[in-house]
Amino acid sequence: MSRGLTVAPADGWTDDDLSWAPVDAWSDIPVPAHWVLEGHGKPAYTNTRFPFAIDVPNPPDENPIGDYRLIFDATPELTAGAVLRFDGIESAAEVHLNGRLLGETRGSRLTHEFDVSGTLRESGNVLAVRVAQFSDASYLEDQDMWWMPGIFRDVELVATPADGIWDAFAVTDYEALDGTGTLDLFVEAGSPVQLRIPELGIDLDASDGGVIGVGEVEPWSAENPRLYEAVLVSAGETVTLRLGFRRIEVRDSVLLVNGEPIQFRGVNRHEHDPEKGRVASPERMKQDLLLMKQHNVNAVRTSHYPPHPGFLDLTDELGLYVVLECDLETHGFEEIGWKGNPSADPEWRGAYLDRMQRTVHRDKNHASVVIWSLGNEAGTGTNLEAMAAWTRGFDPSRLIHYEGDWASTYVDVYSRMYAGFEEVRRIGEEVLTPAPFDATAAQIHRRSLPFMQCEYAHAMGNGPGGLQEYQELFDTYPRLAGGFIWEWIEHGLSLPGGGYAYGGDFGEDVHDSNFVIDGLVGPNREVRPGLVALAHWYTPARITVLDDAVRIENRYAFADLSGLTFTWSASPDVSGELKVGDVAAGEVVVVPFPDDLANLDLPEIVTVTAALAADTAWAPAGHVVGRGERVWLELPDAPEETSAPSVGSFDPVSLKLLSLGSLSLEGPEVGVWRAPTDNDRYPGWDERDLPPYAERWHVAGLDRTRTRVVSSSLDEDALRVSTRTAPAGRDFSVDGEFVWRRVSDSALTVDVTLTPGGTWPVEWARLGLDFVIDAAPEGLAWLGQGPGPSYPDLAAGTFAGRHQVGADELYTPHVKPQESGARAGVREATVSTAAGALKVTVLSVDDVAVTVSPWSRQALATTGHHHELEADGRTHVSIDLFQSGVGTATCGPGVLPRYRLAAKPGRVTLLLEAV
Ligand code: IPT
Repeated sequence: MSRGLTVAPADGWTDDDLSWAPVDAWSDIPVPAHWVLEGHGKPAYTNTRFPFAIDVPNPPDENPIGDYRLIFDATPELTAGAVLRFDGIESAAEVHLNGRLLGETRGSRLTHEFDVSGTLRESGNVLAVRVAQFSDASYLEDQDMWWMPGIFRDVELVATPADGIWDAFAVTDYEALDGTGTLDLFVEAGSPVQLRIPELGIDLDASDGGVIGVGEVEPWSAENPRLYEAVLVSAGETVTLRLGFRRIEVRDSVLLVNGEPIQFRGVNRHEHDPEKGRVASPERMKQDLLLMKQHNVNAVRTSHYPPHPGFLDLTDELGLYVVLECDLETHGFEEIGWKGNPSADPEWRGAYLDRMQRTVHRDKNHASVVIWSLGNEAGTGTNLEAMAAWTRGFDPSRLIHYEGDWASTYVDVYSRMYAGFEEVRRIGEEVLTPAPFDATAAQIHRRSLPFMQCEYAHAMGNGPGGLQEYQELFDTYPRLAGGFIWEWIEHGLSLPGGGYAYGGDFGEDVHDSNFVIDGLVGPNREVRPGLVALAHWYTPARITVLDDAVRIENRYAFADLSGLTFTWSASPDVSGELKVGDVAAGEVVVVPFPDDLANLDLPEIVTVTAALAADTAWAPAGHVVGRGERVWLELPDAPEETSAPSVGSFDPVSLKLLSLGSLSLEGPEVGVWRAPTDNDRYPGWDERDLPPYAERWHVAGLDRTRTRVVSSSLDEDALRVSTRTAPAGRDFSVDGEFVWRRVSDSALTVDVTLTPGGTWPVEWARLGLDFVIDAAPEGLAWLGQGPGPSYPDLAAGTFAGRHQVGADELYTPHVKPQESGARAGVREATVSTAAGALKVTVLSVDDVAVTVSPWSRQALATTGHHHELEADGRTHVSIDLFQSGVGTATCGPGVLPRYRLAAKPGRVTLLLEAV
């Protein structure tokens, strides 16, 4: 469907003659790069919409064109025969070498090769590449990311000697029953080819390819990525392959690797760098994969295009299962009811097949690639079926994935995105009983397939909640092969003055704002709380501390637990090793407390960790992969001697506390609102008929409550204040009873009872007591869950203990400001500020969540970017009796009912001290 790029004037730019354009008319640009990040034009972000009219196959007239010219010399080895290879050009190009049109490119994230034999000369080659930002192919490349044109991947000349090796496809297999491997080799070469696999003692003539039994091998898996080096030697060329022997298959609706059921503990990864866009560097790729492995991730979907080729060398080596996706998405057609979708138009079949074939050919020799994915969100149509059919014929050793095929007629896994908990449960359960009598053949077929969520738990902003519930489903039903979190990296672009940009920041008239900021790691790979929680649910060793024993579940598919050491520790300050013995993959052991631990009088907190016993390629010995704990915290003693406080410390009208010792502050104000998170701003997929919580809170007035003093009394033992907190124009409230007692000049206790009055039309975000201290925050030290933040459905991965953070770690620097940073399970906390510290001790049975911030909630709710937040020099402290969960409503279910906070009473007794 190539309609050419003849959109720019014929100005002679392709000529061999260097005089046609004055040298100073050109400026230098690095390659690889996106020109919009190099000072020419601007990036633009849309999620699903095309940024131009749907007028197939025409690109818009306002189509930025980038002309590249390079003058270079070549070695005789290359002039004897070579291809010119481009690893990625967005979105289309005309390539000329020495005045000859070599051809055009389509497929931004696919490799293009041009035979330059006979055209390439030893000196003074002029390579001229005209790149168009948009082309007919843009209709196939509507992925949710920045539109960023340019030659953004490597360009290389590759010698192609006549007696060299032109193609090789090594299909490996592993038979778990007898531990042997097989290699099915296809070679195309200009001379005889010898195959050598030194480690397996193989050295044979492989000119005709064929199936070679390699005897006993160690299989490849994400847990143990064993690779064998194989060399193919022809007269003119040596090619090195790294073979991983493994089998991926489906049996009775269960996904198996090397005969064992596996679970994808996966993430979706776009390529992104805040400075360079989709220009991948070895450092970033390695950083991403190390972070994934360190957080127990075992699989990655290359959403939604083949990654930089070097990425797959690393996944082979480090051990990650890869769902390798073709560069294809036509999502913008959804806006017009999929009318004219290229997926169903035979005229586009060639383009679809071409994309898939180039995807498969480039990456077919990587052991880590276990599934080919046809693309993302491209509707349905026979062109997708044709891609599947070709792929199945060419490479039956891998499975085929495409989420859009809900009927699963041409794929090998039933895949969905963001399916809610109940639906996932039904999908897991349905294959446990025989198919209904009236099931169609297609339904029967789909029942034979495993299920995976190619996207689930949308990691946008403060979230995602619900990881535990999904994981429990995956762990319960054998058909459920896990899933892939959306997504790994937030695609913020660095702004010159600091901070990150998202959609709309470049003046785009059509954009999707911060929907491009939805990752488990920030643009510079800052670990977000969602990743800490995910590491807990993806752990290979699930640890539960019981009353007098430790339960450990081995969640590896293959490995026993000998690669991990288990350590117990109890506060205060005792620890020891926990011997767990032999525990095979999938088994559970219950190990009694060792004597040292069992004999402790009153351990407050018992923690057991699983850590790497030895260095690995991705983390050093001692790296913690799993943790369990049990908390037996005693209540602190309440002060014995108390008296009535001095009214001088309270505001005469509001009866709020104004000072404590030398600390000047104001509070408490009863609060039920939070600065809406991204998830609060969208209705969950399970309740799309309701407005999102942020809106319902605003309509009810949670964000603008005021407090009236109903009554007060002072007698010799206490100051008693009754309050009513309510929004303007509404008749529901939170009624407060505060009983203040003096402990010392700088310490008070307060008994607080909060009761909802009237009928609240919406759940609360929290129920808390807000204080503002008149000095900037400097840090927080506490006894409770930490060190990271936690919310009721996003609490895993934090652990009980004494924690401390500095001013910068109080909050999560979400690119778009929102509520963050609550520390839950708190029994005691010291908030330090420039003017002294406030210590809060919980004297009643329940714990509280403490949020400390340099910004008010109003500021967080109304500021567009983190770097635009202006601190007001005060410390905003919330002590919450209850909090709502966060959910994953931006894509997927909202907060589960059990984590919502329907209006309810709460009580707490606090000791407040200026220290
Ligand atoms: C889903 C897309 O597949 C993914 O690319 C991303 O855009 C995600 O949404 C949102 O961040 S598709 C959508 C209809 C759920």
